[in-house]
Amino acid sequence: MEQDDRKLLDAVAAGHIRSAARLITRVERDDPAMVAMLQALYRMGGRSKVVGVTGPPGAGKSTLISSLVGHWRRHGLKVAVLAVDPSSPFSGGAVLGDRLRMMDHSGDGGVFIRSMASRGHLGGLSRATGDALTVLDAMPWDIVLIETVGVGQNETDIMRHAAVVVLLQTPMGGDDVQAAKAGINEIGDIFVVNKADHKEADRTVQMLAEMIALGQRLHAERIWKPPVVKTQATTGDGVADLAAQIDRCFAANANGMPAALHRARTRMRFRVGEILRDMLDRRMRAEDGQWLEDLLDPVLARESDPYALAQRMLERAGG
Ligand SMILES: Nc1nc2c(ncn2[C@@H]2O[C@H](COP(=O)(O)OP(=O)(O)O)[C@@H](O)[C@H]2O)c(=O)[nH]1
Ligand SMILES: [Mg+2]
Repeated sequence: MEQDDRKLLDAVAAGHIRSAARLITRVERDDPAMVAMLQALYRMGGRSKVVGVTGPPGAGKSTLISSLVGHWRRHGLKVAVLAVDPSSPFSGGAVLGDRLRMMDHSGDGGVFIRSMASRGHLGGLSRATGDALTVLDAMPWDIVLIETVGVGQNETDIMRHAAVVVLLQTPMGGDDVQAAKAGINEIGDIFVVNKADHKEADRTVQMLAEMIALGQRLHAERIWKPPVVKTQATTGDGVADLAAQIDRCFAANANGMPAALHRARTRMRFRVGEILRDMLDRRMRAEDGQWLEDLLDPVLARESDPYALAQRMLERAGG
């Protein structure tokens, strides 16, 4: 590791925001020298509470996050926010940044906000998000929030980096709730019905609660029962309640529940897989690129096959 990089690590550990921003930019650029840095950063980290906030576009995630940040700042906590919006590479974070500036949190050094851009390769976005979290987690943040749009596999992958996942819904009619039921119980630790000022809000809360109760009956092994919180992000109503539920969820995890350890192991297994796929991908693009090129024609001529080639590639990577 270069001397300058060592200095950067020390600065990040001390909470220097601009150094962290520089490292995250290098993560986004796929700088190979970051691997050694990330190894050191990972070993330094582990104190921040990582909270994921997900939900459909327009549900109010950015508004709610800025309200939550305000709540935590008033309690003296330091908060970092990572906005990951593959659908609009820069706007998600920009909107959030504007909101926070409006609320006057951005100047106080206790808040850091950063948007992650996909730069075209969606597969790597979750890995890059994990790396950015590794940087932030090595700093003295009490809470690190990730905002991402909750549609599609890639976004679900991003939520796997969070220890506690908040799933945002907006008030909806009966049919929409039926449609939303499929699958969402798997990723939410806390359900939020935002835009409580809309008329269907109570009905939506009720239906989500029923859906969760059903899920609990079907899965007796689940100890944590996801609460449903009603918020109005624009006014801050319900935000203190949401913050309390987030605390409760971390406290439950910290009590050494086997389920929490199981989830931490699942997250780490996923992370290792993500890094491994990325390493192989890089090799294919870089040092093994020409080697692979030369072996494609025999496969096309059916003298070999893609499985044999993949196997050889794996053996080569191992050597
Ligand atoms: N009426 C109402 N509007 C809200 C509420 N929360 C957010 N909004 C509005 O919903 C729109 C989308 O909010 P935004 O936070 O950008 O959503 P995101 O795409 O999920 O991040 C904005 O115009 C917000 O002002 C709420 O509680 N009530
Ligand atoms: Mg947003």
